[in-house]
Amino acid sequence: MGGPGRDAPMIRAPRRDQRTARPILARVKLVVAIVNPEDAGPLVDALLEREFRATRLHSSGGFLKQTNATVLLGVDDGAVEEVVGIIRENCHSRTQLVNPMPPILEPGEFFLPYPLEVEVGGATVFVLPVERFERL
Ligand code: 2BA
Repeated sequence: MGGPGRDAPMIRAPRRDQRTARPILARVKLVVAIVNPEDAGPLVDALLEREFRATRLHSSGGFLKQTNATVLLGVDDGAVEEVVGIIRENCHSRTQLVNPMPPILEPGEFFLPYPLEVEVGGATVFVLPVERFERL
């Protein structure tokens, strides 16, 4: 009685930083990728295939005001380049037509509206340091 027997499961305390006494966690980065909604599905599938966890958010661009998708991933420092490679393989740049806002006209002036072509990149990617990452 009293203490755990020989076969009792061991619960290991996480290793701790000697100075701060906080658990040592792997270095993690947050990758934020803003992509075309048509590319988001294949991108998330390709990420899952390589066992990266991802969150897809619906978003829209400030300039074109069109729907895009924002994919968030928490990844180990050493896997960032692999993730960026997967984004590069699955996201393609496109040109989109935009109708410019008509200017305020003086009497006698006229404005001939014609659509402008804007190139939207394959993906806009931010890589941020993460102070703390836990899955509870
Ligand atoms: P949008 O803001 O809708 O921008 C779509 C495309 O329009 C941009 O493509 C760029 O080619 C053009 N554009 C944006 N702002 C412009 C401006 N002030 N003057 C002239 N052309 C402009 P990308 O640069 O590939 O950006 C695609 C989407 O990525 C953006 O959609 C926005 O949602 C996001 N994004 C790009 N840069 C960002 C940044 N620095 N911070 C946050 N989001 C960003």
